[in-house]
Amino acid sequence: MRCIECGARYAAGERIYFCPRCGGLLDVEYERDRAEALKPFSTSFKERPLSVWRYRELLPIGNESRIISLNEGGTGLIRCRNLERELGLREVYCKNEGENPTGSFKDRGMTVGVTKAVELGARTTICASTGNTSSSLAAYSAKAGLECVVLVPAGKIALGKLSQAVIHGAKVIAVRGGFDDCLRLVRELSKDRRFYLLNSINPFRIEGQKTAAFEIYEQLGGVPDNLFIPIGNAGNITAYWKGFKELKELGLTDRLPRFMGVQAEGASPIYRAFIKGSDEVKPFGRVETVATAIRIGNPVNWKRALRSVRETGGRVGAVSDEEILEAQRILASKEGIFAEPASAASIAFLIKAAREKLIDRDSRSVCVITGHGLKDPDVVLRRVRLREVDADVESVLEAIGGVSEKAAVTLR
Ligand code: AN7
Repeated sequence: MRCIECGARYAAGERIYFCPRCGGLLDVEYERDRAEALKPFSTSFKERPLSVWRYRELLPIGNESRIISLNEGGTGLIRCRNLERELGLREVYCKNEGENPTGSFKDRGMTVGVTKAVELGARTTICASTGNTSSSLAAYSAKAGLECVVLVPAGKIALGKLSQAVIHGAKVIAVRGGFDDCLRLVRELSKDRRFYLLNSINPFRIEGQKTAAFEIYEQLGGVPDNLFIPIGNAGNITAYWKGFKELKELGLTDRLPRFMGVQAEGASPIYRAFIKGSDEVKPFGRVETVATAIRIGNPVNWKRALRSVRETGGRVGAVSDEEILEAQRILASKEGIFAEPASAASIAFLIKAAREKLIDRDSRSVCVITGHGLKDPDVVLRRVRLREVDADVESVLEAIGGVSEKAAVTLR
């Protein structure tokens, strides 16, 4: 592991989350055999299905380790022709991470992170979470037979996520405060070696999550021109950046996608720094957004997020709650993909980028749909009122209020 600030190096077997010398975040580095590292990319999908562990030669886990897996990764890359038509873009895809076992991209990081926890002999895992991290960590800890503690902001976590953490048997602690308070607390608690910390500070999480970039490369037969991705704590954008850079180092591509990171307006400290051209991200003290997953004011991985965007000629955008909910509705009703609000932010930014001509209409875009819409059903149902009718055909037909003739013909 190498410190991103001072460059100091540490063995992957050391149980540290930050550079003991300067407190910087750590990156996993490999001294690897190129032929070995290229193996996954020349292996048939029949032999090794598309999944996180397809790329095991590129992951920092020993051959003898007990792998804690729920069959994560291998998610669809779905062409969105209706969106393309609507927005006047040539090629748009969604990387549908909602297909993962607990319904979000976090599972990619947790299969590697919890495997590492077991390798290191940890007994209890811990994380702070806006929801999905807690669902995922709870499930993988259950599978591994580890105790799990999660700290969540009281009253600010979506129903589906909370129910997952509870049923998988985690100790769920609702903290009077926001995600940033929860993260501060678990950082403090993890100085006690009884707790193994699995927020995206943990470099092994990032390693698991980078495999999504490998999958996109294999599914597209190359890298996309633009990558639209929501930013919360900025771990995932960091992971994609590392994944695409590794593809370049391996000689599989000579370019990277433009990174188009997006935050919710009410929690957009990285966006602020980006538009000011500043190298410092000033935390937001108060945050609010309907996209509770990315309701984060002090993103720990901000430095690498800004670098990924600047070095790839990309941008950071911010979208309003209204734009997020509209994008969620469009994606669900035009493409059949139900994304949670944080994930719909990438579609909201795509729509904005198309309208404002921030991307070329002939370019190829991938939007990362980070989590499934069923995680947060309230956000949809709050806005509708179901009409009840009597149980007879006339009442039902009246309530339907007419269908198009064309549809009626095909129904017959
Ligand atoms: C659906 O669960 O931070 O920028 O504690 O759940 O890597 O933080 C969730 C983040 C995007 C942002 N989309 O990813 C947590 C948590 C969804 C998410 C993000 C999250 P990062």
